[in-house]
Amino acid sequence: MKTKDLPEESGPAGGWGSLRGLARIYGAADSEIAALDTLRRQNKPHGFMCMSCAWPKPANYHAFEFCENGAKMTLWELTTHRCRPEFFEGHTVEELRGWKDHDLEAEGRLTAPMRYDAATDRYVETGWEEAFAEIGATLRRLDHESVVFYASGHAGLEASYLYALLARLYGCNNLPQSSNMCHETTSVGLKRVIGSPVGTIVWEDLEQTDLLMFFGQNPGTCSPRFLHPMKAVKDRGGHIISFNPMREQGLVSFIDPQDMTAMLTGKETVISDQYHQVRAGGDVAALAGLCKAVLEADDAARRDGGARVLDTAFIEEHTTGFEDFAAAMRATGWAEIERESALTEEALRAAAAMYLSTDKVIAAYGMGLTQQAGGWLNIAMLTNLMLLRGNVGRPGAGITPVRGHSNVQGQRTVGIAEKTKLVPMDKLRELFGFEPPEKDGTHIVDAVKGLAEGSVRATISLGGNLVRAVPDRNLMEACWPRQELTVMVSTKLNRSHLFPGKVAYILPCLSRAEEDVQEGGPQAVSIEESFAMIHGSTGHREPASDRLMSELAIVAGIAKATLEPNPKVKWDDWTADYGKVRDLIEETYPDDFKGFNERLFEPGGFHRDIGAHRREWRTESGKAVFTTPERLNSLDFDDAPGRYRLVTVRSNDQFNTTIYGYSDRFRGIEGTRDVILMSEADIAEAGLHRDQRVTLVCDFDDGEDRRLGGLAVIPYDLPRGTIVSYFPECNVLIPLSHHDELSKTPASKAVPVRIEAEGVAAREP
Ligand SMILES: Nc1nc2c(c(=O)[nH]1)N[C@H]1C(S)=C(S)[C@@H](COP(=O)(O)OP(=O)(O)OC[C@H]3O[C@@H](n4cnc5c(=O)[nH]c(N)nc54)[C@H](O)[C@@H]3O)O[C@H]1N2
Ligand SMILES: Nc1nc2c(c(=O)[nH]1)N[C@H]1C(S)=C(S)[C@@H](COP(=O)(O)OP(=O)(O)OC[C@H]3O[C@@H](n4cnc5c(=O)[nH]c(N)nc54)[C@H](O)[C@@H]3O)O[C@H]1N2
Ligand SMILES: [Mo]
Repeated sequence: MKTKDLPEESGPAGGWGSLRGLARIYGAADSEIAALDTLRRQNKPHGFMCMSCAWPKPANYHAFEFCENGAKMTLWELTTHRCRPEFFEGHTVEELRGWKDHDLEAEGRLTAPMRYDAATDRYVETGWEEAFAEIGATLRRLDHESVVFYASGHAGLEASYLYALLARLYGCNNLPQSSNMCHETTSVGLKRVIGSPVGTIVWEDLEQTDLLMFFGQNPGTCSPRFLHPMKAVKDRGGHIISFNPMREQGLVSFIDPQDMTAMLTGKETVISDQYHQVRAGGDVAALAGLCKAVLEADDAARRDGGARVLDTAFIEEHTTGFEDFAAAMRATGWAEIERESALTEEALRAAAAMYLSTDKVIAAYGMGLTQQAGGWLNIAMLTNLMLLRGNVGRPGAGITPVRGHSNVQGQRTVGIAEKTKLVPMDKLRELFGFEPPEKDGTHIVDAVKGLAEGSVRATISLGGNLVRAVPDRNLMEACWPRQELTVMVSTKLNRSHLFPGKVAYILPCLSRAEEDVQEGGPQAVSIEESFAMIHGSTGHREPASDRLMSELAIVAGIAKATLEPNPKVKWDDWTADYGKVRDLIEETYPDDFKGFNERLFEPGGFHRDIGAHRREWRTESGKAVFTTPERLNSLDFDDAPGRYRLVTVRSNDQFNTTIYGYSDRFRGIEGTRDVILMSEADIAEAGLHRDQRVTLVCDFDDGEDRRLGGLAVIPYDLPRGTIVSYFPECNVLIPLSHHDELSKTPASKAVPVRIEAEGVAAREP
């Protein structure tokens, strides 16, 4: 498949570039004209909820409540291309392993269940009942602790609830999820300090806030609908401050593509009032600088008899650990802060001054904070800053982790969790009359270790592309096929399918935009977004093939073929009517899902019970916790000559391992992903030059040789020592053991690497 090229340009986020980006995908995927009608229904009550990111869906929606990237995802899924059984007849799996990620998915939607045939090294069409029967028989003979039930954050609450139930009825809690590679740091870190594993704000807070602070999140690409409320903050005189090693266009300026005047006049909104290019891994120090400046301002106020700067009443009533923390910050020197953050005292004082001049502050963060070896400390430090002035749990203020997959947060809410303490096992026991497994299950990092050691013998994947998404890809590719069974529930062909286990199935499912008709009639599903609001979602499109099944029906099919009959477990009834599953969810989680079916289509969704939103701290002490840092960075290695901190990021033309194309227009990179971005000064010091080919070599001292070659050097505005390249290509460089200390989230930002020149200069692109 060829991509129809349209001219691209870098420029403000949004604007004509975003429309061009859409037109390109529309052409490339040959989406049907009717797909445009589907876009109109995106993210609106009784429409369907975007399959891309988890950014909240407002009650007062726009005429087009979708963004460039949400629309890309819809168009990409609603392609007219089909990856039919005949396609597999023409290609061996070995041959397909030589294809690029983009080309695999561009074959289009999978249409029939496929079974791997080792003799011909091809996937061959099979029937659903045969597939379920063999999967069930294989699962029954395996040790139940040796099976992993992975979920990527796509599937709705109903299918996810049943998937978790399937694993537990089967006999394990091996339910790792994509958030293990993503916001697990939030689930663990935020829970530890404010007692809530998710963000604390809702739309109304965003509408009232005076200051938005961004740490390591890229709204222009990863949550573009955020640009609208960001612009609104600016329009009403509020401010935005960004901390990010890269100057990301969405944090610099924006033209609303839905605002005709702005589009025609090119009038941009300047987004960030201050932009601080902290070095990778330097946020602990930057935040220490901010906190120190705030404390100094308070000390000065006390000395001079002025109004207090700290929210002392809040600190007194709601927090613990303040005195130790304040003492540590006072004792930390500016020289050390400047060195670790690569920001000046002056710049940090300017940011602190803006923080102090505003009453209501919201802190937003993403992978720049979570995917670090000390990711939990990043989050604890950000919380410290917010606690100093009571900026949590009051109107217009709070902390908002910007989540990834559309229902990644919701899947955790309804039981996809490897830790038993996160699941109401008593309820499950009572509802389904069985003894839930007591042992904690595997996290994704442990699952990969288990694969390497041979203790993991089978993996079921509800969505996702695990082989491509995890660190240490060479290890993963070597051990994944040794499994007895691999089952992938997917919409598109991806690299994980190309490493089949001894028994291997690809089970094609409906996409959320498609009509899901079961015995009880057309069904709706539901999702939870970043503000913990629950929304119903109804697909209207005709399915890509009449042989697709819904994710829920596939889960039920596997379950029925695997488990002993249990009169309380009614897979057929639940498949016929998803409303019955919502009733079960409500019975299991009554505080969160009261009146679930009645409230399914409430405009703007209904809110789950988040304690920290109203200053109820579900921590051990019952208070919000000030954390005293023991170090000023979030690294697990020291600087050394020739060692760089590699940040792996997403382009504007991808959704995780789904590569729509080769245009990262905000960063001005076109036609390739094989690049490393580096500051001019670093390029000169390393004796390199623009477009030179280099190899990145992991510089983590564990005896393994990890390298990625053929990358062209591109000069870019970055702090010294921080270099950038793309995920998932770089996963081959990341050691599995390089992860957050508490949550084990792989540290995909700040990977220690060396650069080896390949000598031969590349051609001009
Ligand atoms: N278009 C698109 N949208 C997506 C996705 C996608 O792939 N494509 N993925 C979805 C998913 S699953 C997720 S989790 C989210 C991810 O959304 P984001 O959290 O925005 O993820 P990234 O783009 O990986 O990285 C975010 C930013 O962190 C910065 N950064 C790197 N290191 C540091 C650091 O040490 N400190 C600071 N302060 N910043 C740093 C990078 O420069 C980058 O701008 O997006 C979701 N939405
Ligand atoms: N180096 C590095 N590694 C990273 C990251 C990074 O920033 N740097 N980010 C990490 C993060 S934040 C995440 S979330 C993970 C992502 O890891 P995953 O969630 O495992 O990967 P995705 O690329 O989102 O999965 C894409 C596949 O999902 C399937 N799919 C799409 N829609 C549906 C659907 O509706 N239902 C079903 N059943 N399947 C569907 C398609 O077949 C598609 O090929 O990667 C992580 N890995
Ligand atoms: Mo993610």
